[in-house]
This record gives sequence, structure tokens and C-alpha cells, in this order.
Amino acid sequence: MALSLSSFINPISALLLFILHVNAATVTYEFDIGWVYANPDGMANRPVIGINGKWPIPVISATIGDRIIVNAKNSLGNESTSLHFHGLYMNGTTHMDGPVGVTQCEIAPGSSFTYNFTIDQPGTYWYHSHARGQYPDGLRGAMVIHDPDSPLKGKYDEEVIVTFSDWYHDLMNVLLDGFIRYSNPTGAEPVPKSALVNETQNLTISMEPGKTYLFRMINVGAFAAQYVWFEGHTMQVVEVDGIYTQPEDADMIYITAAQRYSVLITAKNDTDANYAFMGSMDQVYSTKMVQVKSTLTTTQDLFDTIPETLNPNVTGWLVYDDKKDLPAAAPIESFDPFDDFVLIPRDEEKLFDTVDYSFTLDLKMDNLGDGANYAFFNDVTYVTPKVPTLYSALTTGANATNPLVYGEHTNSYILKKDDIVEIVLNNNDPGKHPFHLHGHAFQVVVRSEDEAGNYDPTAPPAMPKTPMRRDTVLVRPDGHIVLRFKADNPGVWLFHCHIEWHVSSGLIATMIEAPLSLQDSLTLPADHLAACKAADTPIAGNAAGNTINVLDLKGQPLPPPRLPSGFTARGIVALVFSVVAAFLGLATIAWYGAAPLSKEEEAKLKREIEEVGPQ
Ligand SMILES: *[C@@H]1O[C@H](CO)[C@@H](O)[C@H](O)[C@H]1NC(C)=O
Ligand SMILES: *[C@@H]1O[C@H](CO)[C@@H](O)[C@H](O)[C@H]1NC(C)=O
Ligand SMILES: *[C@@H]1O[C@H](CO)[C@@H](O)[C@H](O)[C@H]1NC(C)=O
Ligand SMILES: *[C@@H]1O[C@H](CO)[C@@H](O)[C@H](O)[C@H]1NC(C)=O
Ligand SMILES: *[C@@H]1O[C@H](CO)[C@@H](O)[C@H](O)[C@H]1NC(C)=O
Ligand SMILES: *[C@@H]1O[C@H](CO)[C@@H](O)[C@H](O)[C@H]1NC(C)=O
Ligand SMILES: *[C@@H]1O[C@H](CO)[C@@H](O)[C@H](O)[C@H]1NC(C)=O
Ligand SMILES: *[C@@H]1O[C@H](CO)[C@@H](O)[C@H](O)[C@H]1NC(C)=O
Ligand SMILES: [Cu+2]
Repeated sequence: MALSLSSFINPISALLLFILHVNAATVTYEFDIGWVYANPDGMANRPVIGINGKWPIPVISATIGDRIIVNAKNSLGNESTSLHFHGLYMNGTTHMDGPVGVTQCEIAPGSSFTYNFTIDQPGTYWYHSHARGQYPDGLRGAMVIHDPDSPLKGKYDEEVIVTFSDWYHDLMNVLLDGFIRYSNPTGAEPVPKSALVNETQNLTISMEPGKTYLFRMINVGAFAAQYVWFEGHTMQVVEVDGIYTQPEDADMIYITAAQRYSVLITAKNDTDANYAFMGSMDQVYSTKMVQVKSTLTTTQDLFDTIPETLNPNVTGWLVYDDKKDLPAAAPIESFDPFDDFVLIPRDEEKLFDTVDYSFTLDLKMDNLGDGANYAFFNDVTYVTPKVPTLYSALTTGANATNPLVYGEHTNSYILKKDDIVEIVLNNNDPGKHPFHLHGHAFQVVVRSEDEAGNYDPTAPPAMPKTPMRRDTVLVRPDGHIVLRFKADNPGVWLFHCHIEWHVSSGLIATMIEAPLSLQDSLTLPADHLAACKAADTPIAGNAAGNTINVLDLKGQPLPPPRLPSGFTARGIVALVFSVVAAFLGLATIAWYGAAPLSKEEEAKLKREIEEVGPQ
């Protein structure tokens, strides 16, 4: 243990960052989570969420078979928190998975919470807050699980971790407040201020001639997918989202929020030049604004305007000789994008060709009665229940197999132990959405092109014999995906879009896998229950906290009411944009949409909406 740790953590910086005890195969982290200031893009010094007074936060590293203990203390003072270990199956420890209101109560300011789990899977992961909209404020870090029996053993000399992300200057709670609001009826996502690599810019990575490097790349961003390429070097993809793949060469990779790729990069044999590498945010996130534009006449060019200060790119360099130039990066058009759908898992797991349970999620974005834009699966936008869903599963007896007890606004599905489950997701929205399932990696058995419409189960396409397997996959604009997995991991697992804006506007479903076996096997630790007490969260009964009649959902948390009939979203959109354009001019309208309005503008807008009435 000590040996393998020392190879990837410098012991001195490890001591400075956190107290690390190595005890047999238990790796313990003491994480004091609190505000610090940082200025990673050189444009704004802002509060960020750090650990032990530092930001970026530490890498969590361990070896297969290890037990990891994270003692998390919330010293933020003004926000609750939690930690999710993205991509880990948490087999037998669903209560350590992290999402607030799902597998645990929020960790209130001043409270502590211990995550305690073992790891049985190798690869590249990350950990991040799973409390409302919080991780883009900085609570996001890499996690690497080493594998003594790795098939890549001997194929590389060194490992390099590189994260990519978008970056905002305002705090998430401020941005969310402007995002989910009637003054933003199209649900235009806040535009990032810049792109980061490893939470900085202009990163240099020193390369030694003749060596081969394993680059572990992670998109820890809130929103934008990134195109990533290394000039003059070919990437050989060997792992996606913790799944070893058969090697595939790639020129340029598209990494959505939350996805990971490990690639082998072989260094040049000489030190004649240095080479740029690039993360370039995908700005064509959605065709949505083009559509809105076509409904309007007064606001023709609003959405074509990218602010001049916005640089969607972050550049770094592979440095062979630090006395030589750092050359400018080549344009994106010089590189061919790689299609992850061709990847074959190294274990060649066969297509699950017999499905026991299939259900369909139709995704749409729409306005509710408060005028704001929400995200829906089958017309239901997710609202966090009063009682964390896992706690309902543990306390509702035989009724735990009735989806009703989890509430009518949680998109809950009950999965039977060892069933082959199929999720059909129809994206009835012109945006690209990266979908993530907790507790499993899934086979991606169908992935349509743009605008393919809904999946037709009566005429399925030919499916790959050994499908790509991963835990986060992109569904294309107005297209569909079909995912399959075996329900061999009792627990409560979210399935959600990993764009943090859409998590907050409700694009979430809940998988309740083998709840009765959870009742037999799981005991919640005292500190988890203490966190609930500190947060004043009930720990028993249905989604409404009803313990007497668990089929009575009176008091369950509700979304805003539907729009009064007669109102159309398009009417509201047109009205708002003509008002916005009229008194703001074009200056503040940028990239995907409009900047949030000031209080005065908002008051004026509200009056106008009331005067005009239903459209
Ligand atoms: C990175 O370099 C660019 C170009 O020189 C510069 O504009 C930018 O401020 C640098 N970023 C940081 C964080 O220093
Ligand atoms: C929480 O504290 C941070 C750091 O002091 C501050 O920047 C932020 O505005 C606070 N948030 C709220 C909601 O008060
Ligand atoms: C972690 O969990 C194991 C297994 O349940 C238990 O034996 C151990 O005491 C726990 N450790 C901590 C620090 O909670
Ligand atoms: C990127 O950051 C991680 C975490 O701090 C660090 O381990 C790694 O060495 C950094 N990568 C480079 C190329 O500097
Ligand atoms: C470097 O040199 C070795 C030995 O001559 C050769 O096998 C290898 O292909 C060369 N690598 C590159 C990137 O040119
Ligand atoms: C960012 O990169 C893209 C793709 O290479 C390029 O088209 C664009 O000009 C770059 N923008 C800036 C501001 O460097
Ligand atoms: C969870 O553990 C059980 C028992 O060892 C195993 O059968 C199952 O495949 C595991 N599930 C996952 C998702 O790792
Ligand atoms: C389910 O809950 C209802 C209402 O609390 C109760 O009457 C019924 O007995 C429960 N059913 C089972 C199978 O436990
Ligand atoms: Cu989304």
C-alpha cells in the first residue's frame, strides 16, 4: 500500500494538503470543506469551495480492494454539502453514494459525515458535491483507483491527470436564481466565463523523449462538453469511465461533463519542438436559440453574439525543451472527432439481448406556472422529497416496492434484483444532454444521430455485439439512446443529466433497486442519522414524511403549478424577449441566451406580463 501510494502522491504535499493515514488497506482522508479565494483564469478572484484551506482540492487515490474513509466536515458556514464519488458502484454501500435527498440528508453547516466504502473497480473517476448546484463552485476533484493487475501494465512509464472544465465568475446559487426564473423563460443556461485545464490555464506538461504517458482526462465542468486534442501526438484510448477498452486511436476526443477518457500518448524521440494541446468548449450546445429566434422578428441576431471577451478555449503545452517556444494552437478544423460508440470493452461483455424490464423516459423542457423553465421526464419534473428516497425504502416495509411511496415528483422506478433493465430515452429537446447513472456502468445499445426522433421499439436497429459500456453518455439533439444494465447492485441510484443547470431544473429519475433486500442488509451509521437531525430532515416514511399511511402523499414537496391554460411557452418567450430587447438592447445578450435581469428590469417585466395576460 505505502509503495503504490508514494508513486502518485508526493508525500510532502500530501501531508500539507490533508492528513493521510495508511493503515493496512484503509485510506483515510480528513476533509474540512470551506470557502477560499481563487482566480484560476486570471480574470476574477472569487470565493471557491476548497478542502483544508486549499483549492484545487486533492486527488483521492487508492488501489482496488482498499477501503476509503472520508471524514467530511462542513465548514462552509452558509451552505449545506455532500460528496458523491462519480462512477463508483458503491456495491453494498448505497448510503455512501452522496446525493442529498436520495441516499443521505444534507450535511448542514457545522455537521460532519463519514463516507466509508470499499472499492472493487479500477480506473479514472472523480468526486464532487451532490448538493443543489454546488460542485461548479469548486468542490470537484479527480479520483484514481490503481490496479495491480492492469492490462496496461508495462505499456506506459508515467501517469498524468488532467481535468477540463468550464468556469463561472458568479457563485452557483446566484446563477441558479437567475436561471430558474420567469425572466429566463427559454431556460437559457448561464454562459461560462472561460475554460480551465486542471483548474488553471496555460498548463505545461513536461515530456521525456521515448516515454509513454497515460493521460487520465476528466471533464469536471458544469455545462460545456470539450473537444480535446494534442498536436503532433495520437491518443490511444484505453479506458472510458472506468471500463478498459480495446485500444482505439483518436485525433480529437469529445468529453462531456462528467465523462473520463484514459489515453496513451507516446512522446517524440527528439526535443526539437514543443506542442500545444487544447480544450475547446462546444458552443453549439443547442439549436434551441435558433428556433426561438425564428419565432421572433424584433430580436433577429440576439443569439449569434458571442461576447468578445469570451475565450472558449484553454491551451496547454507538451514541453520537451523549456528553452523553446510554446507555439500557438492550430484551429479545431484540423482534427477529426473520435466517435466513442465504436469502443469495445476489453472484457468483451456481450450485449444483454434479453430485456426483463424496459421503460421509456421522454425528455422535454417547458415552462411552469411561475413562468420559469423546467426539465421533465414524461411530464414530471423532479422535486427532492422530504425524506431521502433510500430512507423511505428502508422504512416503508413491503410498500417499498410501490413507486408511489417515493412521491409523485421523483420519477421513481422499482428494479427487481438481477433483472436486465432497459432505459429508452427520447430527447424531445434541441439540446445535447450527457446522461449519468449512479451505481452502474450501462451498455449503450442504441445511440441515434441528431434529430432522429423517438426510438421505435418495433423496429430496433442492429445492436453492437459487445456494446460500449460507460457511466455517462451523450444523447443528441432531438435524438434518442437505449441503455441496458443488470440490476445486480441493490440501492437507490439516480439517473440524471450531468449538466448542473438541468439537474437543478429537474432532469432526474430515481432507480430503486431491490428495496426489500436493502431492508435486510443495510444499517445506517449513527453519524448519518445525526446529520439528518442537524438538518431537521425526517428519516422515515414516504416522500411526504408520512409514516402512518405510506400511500398518503399529502404534504409531499411539489413543483410550481402548471401554466394556466391559454398561456403558451412560446407566447411567454416572445413577450419576454421583446421586453428584454426593448430595454436592454443587444449588449447584455450573449452566446446561448440572455444575462439575468436586474431587480428593476424584472419588476417591469412582471408588470408587463400581468398586463398582457394569456397569449
Ligand atoms: C494564459 O495565457 C493567455 C495568453 O497569454 C492569457 O491571456 C491568460 O490570462 C493566461 N491565463 C492565466 C490564468 O494566466
Ligand atoms: C457564503 O459565503 C461565501 C464566502 O464568504 C460568500 O461569498 C457567499 O456570498 C455566501 N453565500 C450566501 C448565500 O450568503
Ligand atoms: C467502516 O465500515 C466498516 C465496515 O462496516 C467498519 O468495520 C468500520 O468500523 C467503519 N469505519 C469507520 C471509520 O466508520
Ligand atoms: C493536474 O492536477 C492534479 C491534481 O492536482 C495533479 O495530480 C496533476 O499532476 C496535475 N497535472 C499536471 C499535468 O500538472
Ligand atoms: C522512437 O524510436 C524508436 C526506436 O527507434 C521507435 O521504435 C519509435 O517508433 C520512435 N517513436 C516515435 C514516436 O517516433
Ligand atoms: C478557439 O478555438 C476554436 C477552435 O480552434 C477557434 O475556431 C477559435 O478561433 C478559438 N477562439 C479563440 C478566442 O481563441
Ligand atoms: C455487486 O456485488 C455482487 C456480489 O458480489 C455482484 O454479484 C454484483 O455483480 C456487483 N454489482 C456491481 C454493479 O458491481
Ligand atoms: C402499505 O401501506 C398501507 C398504508 O399504510 C397499509 O395499509 C398496507 O398494509 C401496506 N401494505 C403492505 C404490503 O405493507
Ligand atoms: Cu441536460
